[in-house]
Amino acid sequence: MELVSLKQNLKTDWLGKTLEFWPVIDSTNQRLKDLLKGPLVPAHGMAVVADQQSSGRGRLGRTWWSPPGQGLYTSFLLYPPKDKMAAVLSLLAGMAVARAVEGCGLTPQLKWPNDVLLGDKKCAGILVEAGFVPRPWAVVGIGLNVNGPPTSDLPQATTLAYAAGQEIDRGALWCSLANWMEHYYEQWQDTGSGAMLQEWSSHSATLGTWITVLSGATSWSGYAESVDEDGALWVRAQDGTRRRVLSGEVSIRTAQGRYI
Ligand code: BT5
Repeated sequence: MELVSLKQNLKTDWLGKTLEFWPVIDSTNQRLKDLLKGPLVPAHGMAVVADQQSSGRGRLGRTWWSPPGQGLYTSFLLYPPKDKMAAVLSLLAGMAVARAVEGCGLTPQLKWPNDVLLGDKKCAGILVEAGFVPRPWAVVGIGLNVNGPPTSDLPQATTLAYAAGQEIDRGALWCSLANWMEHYYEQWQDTGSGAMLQEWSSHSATLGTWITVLSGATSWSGYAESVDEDGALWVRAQDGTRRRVLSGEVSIRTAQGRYI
């Protein structure tokens, strides 16, 4: 299935029913944010998919490697009625990516707050941006390295095809991802984040490990204990205090120091 024929193959009830495909775009997140500033309010669940991004973005002003013909670069626009949604949405999207990747016969793990790993290498990242105008919105951006070899420029990155030993149909993968996103989003709205967080915790590469929390110029170490219903990470610091860490403000590094 080609990326351009996604719509005919999509099985969701509402997510991605409004869909834009771009052969190349600066950033799929930016596209939805631009639409939010325009005269027409874009639909809840609108999706943007691109084959290539010229300015793909990570968190904290970082760059997302987005070559053509290989990856999935996609963003979903949501109007969640709940506050404090960004951190939960990051974990929720990670869980949806993990399920879609499992459908390719792989065993992904989730690194709080926004990375999907295969082994100790990153195959996907999530960037949630949120605001309140014209109404509370969240743009959930997902970058997934699907086909081709990993780039030697990013020694900590991998691709699904590299891990699976075979090429993967990006169109079918996107449809599966949209299905899982819709499933976890509806479950969150209906019954809260508890069930999704249980699944997230059982896929976590972070919980139960020693981590270093990097915030601006400062850093401290501790033991990652749990995530709470808002998606915040609870860490037991070396002085025994329990500290709550919210995504967006920090990066974490495993004790082995090999990964940010
Ligand atoms: C992320 O940021 O992991 C969020 C990435 C979100 C990308 C999607 S693509 C669709 C949508 N539109 C956008 O413009 N963005 C979203 P962060 O945790 O800050 O990780 C960024 C770091 O990961 C970089 O500094 C690199 O070290 C590394 N990196 C960059 N590109 C990568 C790739 N393709 N695969 C793995 N690692 C990568």
